[in-house]
Amino acid sequence: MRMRDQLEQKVGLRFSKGLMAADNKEIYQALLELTQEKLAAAPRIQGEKKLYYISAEFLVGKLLSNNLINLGIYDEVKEALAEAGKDLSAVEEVENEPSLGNGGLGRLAACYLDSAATLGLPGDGVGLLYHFGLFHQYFEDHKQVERPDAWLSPKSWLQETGTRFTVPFPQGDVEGVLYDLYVSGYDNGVNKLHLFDLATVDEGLVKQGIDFDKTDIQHNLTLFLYPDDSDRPGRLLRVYQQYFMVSCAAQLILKEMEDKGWPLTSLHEHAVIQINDTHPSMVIPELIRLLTARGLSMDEAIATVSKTCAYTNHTILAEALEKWPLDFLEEAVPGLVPVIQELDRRVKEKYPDPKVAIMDENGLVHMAHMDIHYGFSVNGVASLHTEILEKSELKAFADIYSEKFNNKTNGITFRRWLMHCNPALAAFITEKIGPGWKKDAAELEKLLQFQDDEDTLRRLLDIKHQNKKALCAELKEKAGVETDTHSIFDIQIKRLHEYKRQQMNALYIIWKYQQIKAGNKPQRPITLVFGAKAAPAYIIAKDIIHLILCLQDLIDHDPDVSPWLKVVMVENYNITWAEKLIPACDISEQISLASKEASGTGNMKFMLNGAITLGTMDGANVEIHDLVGEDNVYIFGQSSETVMDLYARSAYRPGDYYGKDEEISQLVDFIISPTMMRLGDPENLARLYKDMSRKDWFMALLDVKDYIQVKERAFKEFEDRMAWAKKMLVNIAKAGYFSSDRSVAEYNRDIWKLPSA
Ligand code: 26Q
Repeated sequence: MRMRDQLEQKVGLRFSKGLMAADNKEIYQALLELTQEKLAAAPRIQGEKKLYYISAEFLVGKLLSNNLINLGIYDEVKEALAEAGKDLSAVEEVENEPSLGNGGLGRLAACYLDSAATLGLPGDGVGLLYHFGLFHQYFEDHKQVERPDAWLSPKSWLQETGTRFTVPFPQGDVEGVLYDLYVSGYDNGVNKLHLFDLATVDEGLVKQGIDFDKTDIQHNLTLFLYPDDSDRPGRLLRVYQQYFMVSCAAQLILKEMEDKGWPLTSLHEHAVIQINDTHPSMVIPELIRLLTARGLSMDEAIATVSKTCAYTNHTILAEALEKWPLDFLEEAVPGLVPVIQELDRRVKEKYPDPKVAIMDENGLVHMAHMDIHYGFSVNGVASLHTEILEKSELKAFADIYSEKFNNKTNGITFRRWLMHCNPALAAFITEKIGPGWKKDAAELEKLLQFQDDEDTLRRLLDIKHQNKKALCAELKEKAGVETDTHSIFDIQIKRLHEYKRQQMNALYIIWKYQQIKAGNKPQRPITLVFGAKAAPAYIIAKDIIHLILCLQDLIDHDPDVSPWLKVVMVENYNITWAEKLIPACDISEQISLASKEASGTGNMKFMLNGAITLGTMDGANVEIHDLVGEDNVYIFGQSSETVMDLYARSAYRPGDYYGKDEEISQLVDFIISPTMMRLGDPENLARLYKDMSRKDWFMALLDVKDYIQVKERAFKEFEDRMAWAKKMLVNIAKAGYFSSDRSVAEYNRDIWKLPSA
């Protein structure tokens, strides 16, 4: 049946009207049903061995267009709707974005599921069904305010399965209820994302803002995603949540083994578990507990679990490595404590070095240490990151288990981050080199043959300009702000964290503002865009948001400056915003303090869409630099070696810059200038000023001058439009390496070893 007829039929059945008379909501409902039916009919990817990717976060984004693309019917649907006078992007607006992740780690999990299905690898995700996901961010009085984000709607992509598991807690047993999402592969079958909900969850617990009774675990376990991004101490509730997740996951895995009639001692032959950071680490003792309860000896259980579990590390920030006090575990998960103690005893017997103990002398249980001893693989997420783990952070472990350590540089799915978000560029690439790149991203390199072709370069510039127009219209409609389509778009979008140094970008704004006030106008207007949520309890991060919003206001109301400089911070930055911002970007801000950003994945999305990176030699920026070469990236700042050495010797003092270097002092002092203090909240501004001038833990003052200088050079070189377009082309052509299809294929080759269909 033609797509138009299929749609007419669905709309007719559901709403007793024709497609032309239906509104976007009704069309969305019809498309949702139609797509679900096609997903249900698609082959389920299967095999003798299966991957379970367990993660506390899956930041999947809206699913409609993603599924349409992967099913190969996006264009058909778009055309059928157009025939009826309807617009698919307007229909896409109806869908709520599930915000089941904080940032990079959750988005990575979503990209990997997409690629596993695309490569035909049997692999399911396992996580939690948070009712409110990450908070919704609003701005009031130039400050972030958090409200719950009720994203669930009665008719959604989720399917009830009827599967339930009992999870024991000291307060009594609770029930986990399984919901499934289809994960479609591009031009391939489907896997599933298994999300567990708490049967007795009670949304009524949520009272003021995002506050709720943290102790009522029988009703709160799946209410919220923890809004931390690695900077706060864990809380007891997080332990309960994690245990609920991994106990359900472990029971699901064992059930699937038993359903197939496979003996439990062969777990490692039929299952491989990827532990996404330490949040699911308790799956190790939980599996051992369940296997021994089912009759395996402790030795057998430990042996098979150790051959099943693999751990990915996403951070070297010490404060983000989870360590739980033993009494937390005794209170929340007493059933695991004897297992963890036994695992620790065995480690101590074999390796007396206290650095590698699971339980330290202060009674803290180091989750990562347990993963490394009792998993068969440990991987970092970019080559610099893995090197730092091996040579420094986890050196004691790498010395014992060198064979377990490996690097898997992150990747992104090109289905969402090019084909969907930038259809004009995707079509142009196909016009130039054929469609092969969609299945084999390395083929993008074929674009290099056009690097001196003026026609190609002009088309690239034109596509970028069209995307800017679309973004400006969106910013007008959604944020009520006017932006200039002919300005340079310089964008920093990522979680707000001091190590990511949005505050250094703010110092640039101050510098530029002062320059323009002094009569030094740029050659062309500049638009600086930010998007960032701060963890609600992360005070300095919220102060940085306050600073940026005050600067935005200041500049908007200054007629000397506003024609030349525009600052926009979008409210509630999420995947949907990213999909609109990235295709329009000229300069991608990746300015973390070297050694601190494990990889970054936004950097890859920008590059793929023809933005040029302005960044430090950190995370995957290093690999971007090596791929595109010196001429096609703007690098600044001190190296990771220098930074690590400064930390090791406690030798960094912001006072060596602030107070000694007039140019730097002028920037920092502006934060508490009378103008700013009138505009903003003096408490927030003064606190931030104090922090930046006296602590500056992430060394913004160390790199700020180099940053300003290199950023100015980028703006200047932007004016040679042909030279710039060539940089864009090289970046797009070299981005193939960052396809998550490549990452996932490497995971499979080195770690999972799944038979591919
Ligand atoms: C830990 C303890 C208690 C509460 C919360 C947390 C917590 C929550 C979220 C710790 C970490 C996260 C998220 C981390 C994250 O997103 N890391 C990013 O992972 C990306 C994918 O590998 C990398 O590209 C980024 O560099 C890394 O910052």
